[in-house]
Amino acid sequence: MPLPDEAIFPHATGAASETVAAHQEPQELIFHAGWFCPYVQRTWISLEEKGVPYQYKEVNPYKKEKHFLDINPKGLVPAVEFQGKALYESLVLCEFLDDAYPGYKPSILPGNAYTKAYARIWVDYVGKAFVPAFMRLMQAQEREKRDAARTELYEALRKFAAQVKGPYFLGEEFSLVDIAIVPWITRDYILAEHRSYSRQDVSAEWKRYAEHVEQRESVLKTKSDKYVDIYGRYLRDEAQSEAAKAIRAGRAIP
Ligand SMILES: N[C@@H](CCC(=O)N[C@@H](CS)C(=O)NCC(=O)O)C(=O)O
Repeated sequence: MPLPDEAIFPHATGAASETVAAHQEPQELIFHAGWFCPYVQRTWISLEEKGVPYQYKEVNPYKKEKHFLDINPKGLVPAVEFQGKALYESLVLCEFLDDAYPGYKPSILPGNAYTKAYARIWVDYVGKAFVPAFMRLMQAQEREKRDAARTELYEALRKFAAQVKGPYFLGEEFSLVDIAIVPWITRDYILAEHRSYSRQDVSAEWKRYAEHVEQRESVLKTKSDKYVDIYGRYLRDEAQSEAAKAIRAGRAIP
């Protein structure tokens, strides 16, 4: 029986739909994407930042079609085919774009070895501390669980915000740290509407950072306006995605 998650709205809307339309021509890099996915948006932002030529292909990752499983055996978007070979994992793909297209600027990681390693520490933090806390709050059903998840999320964000040099995480340059976190900033209105989350309640630094980074052109160009339809299943804790199941079971997100 098909999973109910399969019944997602089939394509990007808003500014993102124009970006999709502008990237239909065949290219050596094929971007297998789901318009709704925050991990996809990380890689998409990196493609747009660098101006790398790519062909956008919409995939419904919940259908687990053979062609897509051959590209990513994990069955998750994003994935790319580059010169006929496959790669996946959003952050790996972002770094790959820097390595494979060194002539396309800006680089999304700093050139200085120390700053690059420092950036990777905070990218790792986003994946391990922030994203799971965001999802736990989204999926929490009982009041005590929501309160605990909100506290956990606020603490994770305060720690991050305290390190923001401004206006971006590392200072003047937009980087992979901003790319790693911003897709969830563009979706945090869902938590504001349904889980009593408020940027201001996290901290003034967090609010300032979030309001700045969400206005970056590459972020706006990859943003759809229908996310809330997707997240209904998460808010009711009915979603059967690998990430939703992992959060429910207390496991790390794949
Ligand atoms: N760690 C992966 C996570 C990707 C991921 O979870 N993508 C979701 C969509 S947002 C997906 O493809 N889900 C399909 C499923 O869970 O079956 C990455 O960073 O690329």
